[in-house]
Amino acid sequence: MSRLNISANLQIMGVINTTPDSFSDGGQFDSLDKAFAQAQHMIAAGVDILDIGGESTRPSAEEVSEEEELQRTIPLIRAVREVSDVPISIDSNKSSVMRAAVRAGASMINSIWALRLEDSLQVAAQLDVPVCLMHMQGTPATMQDNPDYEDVVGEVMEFLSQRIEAALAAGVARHNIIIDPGFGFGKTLQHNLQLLKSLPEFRKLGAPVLVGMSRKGMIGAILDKPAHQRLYGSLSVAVMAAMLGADIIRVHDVAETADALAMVRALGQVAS
Ligand code: 7PJ
Repeated sequence: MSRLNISANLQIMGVINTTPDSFSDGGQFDSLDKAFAQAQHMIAAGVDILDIGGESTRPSAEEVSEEEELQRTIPLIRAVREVSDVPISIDSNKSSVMRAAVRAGASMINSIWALRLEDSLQVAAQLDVPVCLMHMQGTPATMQDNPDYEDVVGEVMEFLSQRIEAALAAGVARHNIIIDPGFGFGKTLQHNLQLLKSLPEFRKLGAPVLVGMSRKGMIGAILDKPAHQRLYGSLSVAVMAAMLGADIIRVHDVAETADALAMVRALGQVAS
């Protein structure tokens, strides 16, 4: 038997940035155009899921109003739906945005709060689409101030297992639950590396595992490089995650990751 545990259904989730570009004054249409072009580029590169969000979750990012979030995401979801039936995930923590997005054609919810806000557990159950429950210690505003665990792997596993139970109790179907250790969300470099190394443990929770490490600070900290020079580091951790059993890899650079993961998939298909 092989010691590797490569997912038979390894998928790439492409991150679409809908945040207005502070260097251009083209306003809403300009950023919609750019995000749509980004989406088309990812579709051409073979993306499996597009992750569309209208709220920045970077540390110390400003809050975005419901209206603004709807304006950034819904027209884009509709525009993508007109040209492609690629699955679209809505990255939001507002239940109104989740509802509107699914009505517009999204078929997955990405919740960095693991459905802990508003009535999002109930709304996710009603919408009956796959939902990603992500671990975060603290809040986006303060989570990187002083991440603290006695046993990061055990605590993140325990949190995710409790959120799975809460989702099931609210009526979310088990087959719709996806889990994510939340790289960079209230974690030091060491915490992130421990979680990556322990990824096979997370499969024991019985749900597909999603990971997002693309261009993140953990790569920057090791390479001492800014976000735009983290492609090779990002590809390396994408390959590691895939070989450690991740099912969905969330990335910015879809074409490059598709090549890297094609190599992993080929290895996964060799009879052992
Ligand atoms: C993640 C996310 C992640 C999930 C972001 C960034 C920060 N959603 N949204 N997992 N990260 N599920 O992309 O750098 O790791 S925003």
